[in-house]
Amino acid sequence: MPVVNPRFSILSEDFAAAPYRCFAWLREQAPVHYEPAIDSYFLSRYQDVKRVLTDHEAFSTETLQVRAEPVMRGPVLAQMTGAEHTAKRKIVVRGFTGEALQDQIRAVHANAAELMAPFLPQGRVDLVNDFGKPFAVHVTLDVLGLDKKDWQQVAAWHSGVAEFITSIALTPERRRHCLDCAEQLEAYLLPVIEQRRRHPGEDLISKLCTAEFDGIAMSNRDVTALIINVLAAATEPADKTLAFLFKHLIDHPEQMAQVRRDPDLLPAAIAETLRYTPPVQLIPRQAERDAVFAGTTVPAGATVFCMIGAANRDPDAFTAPDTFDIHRPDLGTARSFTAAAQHLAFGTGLHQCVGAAFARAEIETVAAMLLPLLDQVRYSPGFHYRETGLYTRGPASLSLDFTPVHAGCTGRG
Ligand code: 2IO
Repeated sequence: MPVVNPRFSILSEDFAAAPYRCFAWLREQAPVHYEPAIDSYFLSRYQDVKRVLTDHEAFSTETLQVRAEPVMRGPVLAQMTGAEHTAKRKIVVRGFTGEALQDQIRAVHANAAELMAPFLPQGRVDLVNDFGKPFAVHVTLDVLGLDKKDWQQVAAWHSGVAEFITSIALTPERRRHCLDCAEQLEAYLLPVIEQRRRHPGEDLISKLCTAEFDGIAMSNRDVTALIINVLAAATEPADKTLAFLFKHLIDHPEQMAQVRRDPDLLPAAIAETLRYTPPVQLIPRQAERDAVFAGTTVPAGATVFCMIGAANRDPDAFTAPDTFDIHRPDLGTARSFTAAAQHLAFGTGLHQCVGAAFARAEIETVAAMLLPLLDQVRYSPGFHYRETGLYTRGPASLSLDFTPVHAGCTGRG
């Protein structure tokens, strides 16, 4: 029988309010923390998390069948294994590299400029709710080649899908709502898929429709699941990463000044933001056989949650882990968006984030654009900072004041 700690729970309000305050205690005193209410184990040490994510024989992604498939309407990339995984992953990688990536960067620019324009003369923006969330959806729609006039509808469906995959425990009512969103999204996508099969373009949906795997094209169900997979994965963490980046730079004015002076430091600032405050805090796996961590056995069949935020602050992996430092030598910026990344914000191993290079390009492009526009950027008077989320976590809002920019002063006429 697993040992239950009656005084601590990851499902408590105290933990949700300030998880970072608990990480050191978890790593030291409860590195294999069991939550009876959800019958799951939580691992917080860097080495243990790394082991789970790289030993894909012993720790499978089987849990996604219940955690994701109902709203993805089919299998996502992370669920696949072997030759199917290799082939389909390659197809998605191709959709995020070369010419495609260049087009995507142009879309990031255009969307950012359009969405920020109304706030520039006001000198005030909520970087999460006014800008980040719509920005994340707009960019994802452009990547997929979906019509942006439907963005609010797609955003609402996405919220339901994201709520499902990022929830620890759902009430039956919320579960029904999430499934409704997913079913409507699926119905919305079906005619688009059929149209792209007939008239493929340069967008990702067309590439998924026309790609062949062992001579067999993907079914509508396969394509739908990969579209919803990309929709969720590209949208959900984007506004959080951008807001965290600005928060950390505002909280560290010296590093803000350095990045402003030398935008080549932006990748380091983004990588350190991902290490310090990863937007995806939990990655689930299923133990395929009994496994021992720090003397505690995780039984075969158990659900294991890798605590990315805690692992990224492990002093065994990073020096002074609770310090935000874009110059830290143990991060290795150049590797931070590749399979050799030291931080675990993109996971690691076989299923490491396929969109890491895109994510870097997206956040770098939008930040490089916003920093010069948001002169003297600071928290709005009376702004109260709060983070939300256990699975994906980010600032609830980020109200910023800056020097108002009047039409004609943006350098664009
Ligand atoms: C979409 C948490 C948004 C992924 C997921 C069911 C699979 C996979 C992830 C990330 C981010 C999401 N898991 N992306 O953690 O594709």
